[in-house]
Amino acid sequence: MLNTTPSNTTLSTTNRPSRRTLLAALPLAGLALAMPGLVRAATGTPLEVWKDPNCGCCQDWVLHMEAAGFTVKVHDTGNNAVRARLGLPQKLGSCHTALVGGYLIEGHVPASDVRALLEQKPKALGLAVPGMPIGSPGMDGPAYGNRRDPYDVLLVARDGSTRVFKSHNGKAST
Ligand SMILES: [Cu+2]
Repeated sequence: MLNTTPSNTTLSTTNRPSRRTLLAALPLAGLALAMPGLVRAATGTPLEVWKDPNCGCCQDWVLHMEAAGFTVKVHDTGNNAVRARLGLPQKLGSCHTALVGGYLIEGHVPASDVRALLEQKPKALGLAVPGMPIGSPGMDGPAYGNRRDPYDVLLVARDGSTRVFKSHNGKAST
């Protein structure tokens, strides 16, 4: 982790410190580069989510993801703008949009499917559960009479085309 190459520095030529100063600073720079990785490993997989501040089922999905070991950063700014910016077709839209490991996650996608995505690393924009199916994480439990409707998690390609990533049949808890 400490083998930083001097040629890789971004120091300007006009303000270059002496070679000795530079060499003395290198181990510290290496340590600083290593630190974020260590912090990340200790606190879980970082995930950012954009949602409306008054969205209760969004918040319940955040709790579902945190329980599954994700460290969630919430932006209470709504998700329409970020969804459009990231290029997800509006017809695939739901109540919240997240980013994790370079992938977009739209709607009430189960944490287990996000984990599978991060392990399989397919070439894709990300995963989406369009709408808000009852029985999906954050749309489940006694508040919904424990109803579980079947729904599909879609793998969305960068061109907006989709295929089923995982079907949840609404019976067993998968
Ligand atoms: Cu929702």
